[in-house]
Amino acid sequence: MERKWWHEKTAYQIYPKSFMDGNGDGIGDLKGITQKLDYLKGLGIGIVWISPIYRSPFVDQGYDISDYYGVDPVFGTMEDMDELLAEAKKRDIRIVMDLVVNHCSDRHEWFQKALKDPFGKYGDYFYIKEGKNGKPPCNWRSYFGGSVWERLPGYENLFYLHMFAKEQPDLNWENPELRQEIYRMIRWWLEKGIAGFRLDAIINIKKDLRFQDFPADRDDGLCAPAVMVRHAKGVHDFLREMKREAFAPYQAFTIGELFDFRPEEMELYIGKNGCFESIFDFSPHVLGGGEKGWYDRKPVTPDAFRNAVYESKRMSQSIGMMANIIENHDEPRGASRYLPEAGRNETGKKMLAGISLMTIGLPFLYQGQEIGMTNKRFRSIEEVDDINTLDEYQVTLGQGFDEAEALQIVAEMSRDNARTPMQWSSDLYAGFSKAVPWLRENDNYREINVAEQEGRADSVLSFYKKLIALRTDPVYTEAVVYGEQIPVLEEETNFIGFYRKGAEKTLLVLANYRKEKREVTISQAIKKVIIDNCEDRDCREHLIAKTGEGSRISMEGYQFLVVEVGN
Ligand code: TEU
Ligand code: CA
Repeated sequence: MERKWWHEKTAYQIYPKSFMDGNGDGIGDLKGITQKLDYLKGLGIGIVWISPIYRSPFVDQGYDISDYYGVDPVFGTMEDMDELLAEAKKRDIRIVMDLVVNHCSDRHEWFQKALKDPFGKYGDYFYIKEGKNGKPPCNWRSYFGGSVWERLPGYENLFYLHMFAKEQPDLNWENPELRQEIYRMIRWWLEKGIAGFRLDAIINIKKDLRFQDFPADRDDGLCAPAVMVRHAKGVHDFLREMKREAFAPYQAFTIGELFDFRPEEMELYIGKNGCFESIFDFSPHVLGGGEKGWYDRKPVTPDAFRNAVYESKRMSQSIGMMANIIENHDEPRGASRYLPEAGRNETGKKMLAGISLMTIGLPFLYQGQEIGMTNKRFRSIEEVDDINTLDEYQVTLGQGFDEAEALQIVAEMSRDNARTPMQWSSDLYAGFSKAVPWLRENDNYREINVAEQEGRADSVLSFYKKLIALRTDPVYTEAVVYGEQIPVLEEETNFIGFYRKGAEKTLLVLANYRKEKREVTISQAIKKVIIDNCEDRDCREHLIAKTGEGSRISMEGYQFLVVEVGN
């Protein structure tokens, strides 16, 4: 693997509406982010991805962009953006923006012009198709429910395509002029000094141009959008062109958000001449399915989690570096999702942190993960903001669940779980704002917050700092960043173990993913304990015994260890 400047970094995602409110209106903003750069620096962060801050009607919280060149007034001004870039630069933090170009907002001037003249220049910036006798052209379902086709106002038999909400019309990437508009916009931002982009729903930019029905997979007669994605051929041509025309001249950092791609395409995506620098590793996040909707999800076991991580690293590590995440703005909180009840405490949260940061890959934290924020308690469906959750609630009700059951089901997966205000302190509104936040804060902010954890050596936050620092520790960086990942003790259940074999040092990573203790035996002698989440008062000292050439290790429930072993 060719070495890149970003390999040793740790990245952090900011959801701008919920990170820090700088002007006291209850909504997070750019000034708020700038205020917290020192905090991020102190955590050890080198790359920050900010979810969309462009002008938007916020139907999908900024993922519906009405002007790619403007900052939305709720976030501040372009001057605030420039200030943020300058201040980040002083601290050696690179800023990555969100690139949402599968679709724009229906309020974007392109779409407004297309509405006026569907057969003119801008009509061809979108997918506007004739229906079948007043019915949509085909039976694809949108990600947020219902048909991907919406009737064009004023026309009986014309429809436009939207893979997400109807206020997010898909852009027609087959149109070379449209593509040039996008590349120009990308270059404009890179020119400003951003380091690169996270590429939203990027595999969706290629459609199956036959626009034909697929077998229905639910009672609504529609088929999952993923089916269309699997049938669409040729996305790489667009991606290569975009790289050549927009990213390569600036050596931009690019990280793709892609689901439903073929494993044999890994090389094409993140190999030496790949379309992107990196992609997110969603392998644990897609576990549990939910083919029919969230109500139909299966719980994710620790072993399934482990096997997914092993498999994606086996597939990718000799090709390129994926990015490891536990959560993001579309997912529930990792501590609530991946930890069994008994492990939902600081020890368990540190174990998850350890797994994510010691697995080969670029660690990508989501705001609040570093203090172990958890899912929120939903009081009623009225307080849900997220469009996706509202759709799934209807789907669940449609299956005969009552309102209380439906609320409980969607609460587990709701994207709002991750979107509550960042918990800075035990002050009113979690120290996030002086005004009532746009989305109610999590009830537990008095127990879980940055201020409390910053002052405590055994906090989740302190543990993250330790793990992050290890990536740039000259003694261990080679093993932690580049060391080959080799699974060990695979016959154990509820357990994760692997070596990270660097050129000179070998680390052994062990996670006892259950509440009961366990003893494991390895064939090497242990030279040194580097990370241990049970040093604190809650857990008893682990035991390491020499056995001939090897070692026997007794582990507490949810104990996580990184030790150096002989080569
Ligand atoms: O998410 C897109 C998205 O990829 C998911 O809907 C995904 O396709 C699905 O979970 C696959 O199982 C991005 C943003 O992260 C999200 O916040 C936006 O709502 C969406 O794109 C539309 O822009
Ligand atoms: Ca604000």
